[in-house]
Amino acid sequence: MTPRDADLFGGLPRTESERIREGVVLLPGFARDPALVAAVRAVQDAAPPRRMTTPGGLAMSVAMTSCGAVGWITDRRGYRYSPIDPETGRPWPAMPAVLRELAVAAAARAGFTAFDSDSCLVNLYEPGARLALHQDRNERDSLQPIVSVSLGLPATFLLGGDTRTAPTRAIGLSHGDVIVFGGPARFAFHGIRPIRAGIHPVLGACRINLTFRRAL
Ligand code: MD6
Ligand code: FE
Repeated sequence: MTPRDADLFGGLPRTESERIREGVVLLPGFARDPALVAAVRAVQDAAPPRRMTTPGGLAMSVAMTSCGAVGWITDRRGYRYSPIDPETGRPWPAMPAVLRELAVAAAARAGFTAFDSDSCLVNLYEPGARLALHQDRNERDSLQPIVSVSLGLPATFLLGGDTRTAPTRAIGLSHGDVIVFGGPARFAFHGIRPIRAGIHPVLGACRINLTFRRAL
């Protein structure tokens, strides 16, 4: 057995799952394979993370990039998916198989057995960076969930309701944790509190979040 095989059970990492609410499942430590970090680094080398501009003209504090058939972008013209990275003028890097397979396995563990991903948004947070409450609604098929992987420094995920002003619940996320977000929660408002300063043994002074989507 290789070290990676030792962590696997029937092809899936041997971890618990916690149902946070209808449509939201937390899989603590599901994404601890070091091969994931190496794959993310390769994506970032091919398409460097950059702070994009919101339609309102503000620079986001989170630096973003993507891999897969399309990538999520924002600029003065709005939020959308694009097959071309506007920064490089080239297609986004292909989604590494180890990332895609992890996302499919996590979705299946949460009950979404038909999920496959054609786009992974890579969010890079330095201490102080945050993500304001938002809904993810640029994907074509709202029956498909989003699979969210946290790496590096810990974060507090705020899970709200279907309106911006609904009360939020705080969920702590650490390196390797996965959230599957779908069903009746698919359009719930959510965000990330400012990341606290620290040094993570694998990633250093940053947090990386991967959100796998079926965009097209
Ligand atoms: C983050 N996550 O964890 C940002 N979106 O850094 C998201 O915005 C998100 O975790 C949709 C579904 C799950 C998520
Ligand atoms: Fe989101």
